[in-house]
Amino acid sequence: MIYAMSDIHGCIAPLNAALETVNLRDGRSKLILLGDYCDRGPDSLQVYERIMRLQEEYPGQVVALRGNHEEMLLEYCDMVADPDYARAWMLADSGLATTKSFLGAKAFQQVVHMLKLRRFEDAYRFSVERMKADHADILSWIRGLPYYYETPTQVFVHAGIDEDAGDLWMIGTPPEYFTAMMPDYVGRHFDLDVIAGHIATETISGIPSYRGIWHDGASHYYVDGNVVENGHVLVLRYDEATGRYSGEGLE
Ligand SMILES: [Mn+2]
Repeated sequence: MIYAMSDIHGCIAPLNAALETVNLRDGRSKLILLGDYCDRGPDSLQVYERIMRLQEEYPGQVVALRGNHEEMLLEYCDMVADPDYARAWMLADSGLATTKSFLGAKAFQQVVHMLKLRRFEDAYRFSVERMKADHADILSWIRGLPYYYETPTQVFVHAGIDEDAGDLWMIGTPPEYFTAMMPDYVGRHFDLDVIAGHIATETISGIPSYRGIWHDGASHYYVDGNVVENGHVLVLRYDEATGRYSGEGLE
């Protein structure tokens, strides 16, 4: 069995609930996580730690891909010498949820204090320094995350691939497309099934009340269930023996 889920966004309880439905004990099944583990929800640090632990527990069975929120987190850590990033950093991390989770209560109080004094650049530098000092292992793990995972019939990716490049999608897709491209190929056939997150299924389906995994009737499966709003992480299952997909929203 291959399981896939995406866009955990700092929501540890829904992640744990979703993991209850995943069985990796046969030593062969795989869990593919499609990225965007941080931001928005309160527990980004715990989500990263949980996934890293799972990889240790089930070596070779848990694949974690990178999303645009991982790209942003690394970018903000790398751009700390650039004062222009101080504002961008605060705006991107809404409510500073990720910073709060990585720093812990005491250091975060210092950040809040600096922000109240409008010392934006100091707050930015301090936060990144703390993250680098206390969580270098997580940052270096994020830095190593791949953009996609392939099987003979599928590609798992955070946002999408350049399907116009055909067989050469792997080199034809610019890195930023893997994590942030718009869903341009909905309803179109591609030689591989494309399993992606990044955009909530209530958006991509065009049905505001939609809550399940969404299949476009062609080659695309979308699994981002908008956990921050709905409190729930969707789990797609693919049975390699039958070639069938199942999960909420699919019959
Ligand atoms: Mn995303």
